[in-house]
Amino acid sequence: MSEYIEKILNDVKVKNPNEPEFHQAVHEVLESLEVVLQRHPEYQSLKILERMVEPERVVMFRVPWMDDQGEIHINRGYRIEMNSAIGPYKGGLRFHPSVTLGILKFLGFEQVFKNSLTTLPMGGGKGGSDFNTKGKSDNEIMRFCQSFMTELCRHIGPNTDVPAGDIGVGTREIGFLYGQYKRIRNESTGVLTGKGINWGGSLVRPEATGFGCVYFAQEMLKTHNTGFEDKVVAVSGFGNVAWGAVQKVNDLGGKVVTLSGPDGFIYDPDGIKGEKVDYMLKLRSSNKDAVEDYSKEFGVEFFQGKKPWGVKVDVALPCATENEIYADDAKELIKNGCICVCEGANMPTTMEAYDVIKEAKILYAPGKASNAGGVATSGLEMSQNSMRLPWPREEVDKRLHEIMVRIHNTCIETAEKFGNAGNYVIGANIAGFLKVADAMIDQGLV
Ligand code: NDP
Ligand code: 2IT
Repeated sequence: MSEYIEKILNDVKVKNPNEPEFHQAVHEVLESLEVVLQRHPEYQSLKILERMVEPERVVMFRVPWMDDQGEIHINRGYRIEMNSAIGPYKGGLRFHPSVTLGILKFLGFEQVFKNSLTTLPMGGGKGGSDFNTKGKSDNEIMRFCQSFMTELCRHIGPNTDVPAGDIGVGTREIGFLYGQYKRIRNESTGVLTGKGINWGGSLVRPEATGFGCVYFAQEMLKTHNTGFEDKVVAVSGFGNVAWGAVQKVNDLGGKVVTLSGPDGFIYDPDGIKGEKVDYMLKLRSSNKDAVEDYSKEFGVEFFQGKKPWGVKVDVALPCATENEIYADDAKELIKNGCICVCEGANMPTTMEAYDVIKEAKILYAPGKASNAGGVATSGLEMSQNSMRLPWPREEVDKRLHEIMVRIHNTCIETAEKFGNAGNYVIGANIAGFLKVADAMIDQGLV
């Protein structure tokens, strides 16, 4: 690593203590950019990297709300407005007790490059709260969302910052947030994406991240002259992204045999299909934060406290959360013959696990490329909202598919151009970076 990059990384650590996930995300991107800096010293002299690691704006606020028993609770709300060089800030909201400033900064940072890769005009942002949806009633979730939006609405807008869902935030939460925004601002605009289909949402948005991830994996497999037919697939998580991924693997003739939650994983050798896929929606909306009920419902094995990476599969699609594949998990996957890891979640692979994967030379795609289908379809929702014209399902799905194929090819072409053929990480980081960096230069000292 060059002295220059090392210095930036060190400064990031000193300036942002106790934010290991942010350091990790910055490290991965900056490492990839060395070869760019060698060819384009102007990025260094104009301090583009130093600017990019500093959010344009961070909003932190108090979220007071009352539970069903009348007790008052205080949570912390955030919105990280990371970079608006190529469009309004865009990125999800996460409600989970593990949410901290550092987690959201890592996600906002990743989002900048991801959104750039989609080819749509969207800057990067992320937000959320340490609110725990587990065990909450619908009314409690509504009151929390209303309080959260009462402050957030001052900072967002359809041309300023457009949030969407992430962990713990799905259509139900987006509905409560949108309703409150409308009451306060007295306007119906595309200020949020992931809306319900009857009130401005786009068809295919709920499935888009998972579909996009599998479309991307399909392109990766094609480079090895194979496809999903008869492939056995491990999926982690059981939420929105996992649900979309399972459906698309089934469509393409593969078989998903695992799902996981914070409690452990289930192994279903017959494949998760038909009513079992619909059951995932119930699990997600039950607010129980557990996958074990699936094993009771369908009589399959549940492995408490374990992750699904020890199962023999051809393809792994991590769709739960960050840092869920460690070096030992990667070794297990490879030992069992896995040929492709394609990330549905954001940064699910630790740096040590990535080293193991790189060494083994199996196909590997980073989330900022392979899970970009969610935000890309959010971008399509914004277009439809601006036109006030909804597109049919086939149209949205076709555009999503085209976008994922394009991102895949951009990664391949960019990696090759910069001397790292076949490396999707380097391809994604460089391609995502160049567009944003050049836009920043065009716009002066921003
Ligand atoms: P959901 O809330 O729908 O599901 C998240 C899943 O991950 C659930 O199974 C959840 O269980 C589990 N999970 C969450 N946190 C942890 C944790 N700390 N340890 C173990 N398991 C955990 O979220 P999504 O499906 O939307 O998000 C999944 C991943 O995909 C995240 O990394 C997200 O950033 C990423 N992503 C999401 C997009 C979207 O459009 N929704 C787009 C692109 C990426 P529980 O929450 O019940 O604890
Ligand atoms: O991580 C992500 O890309 C998302 N959670 C989706 C963001 C969005 O604005 O649709």
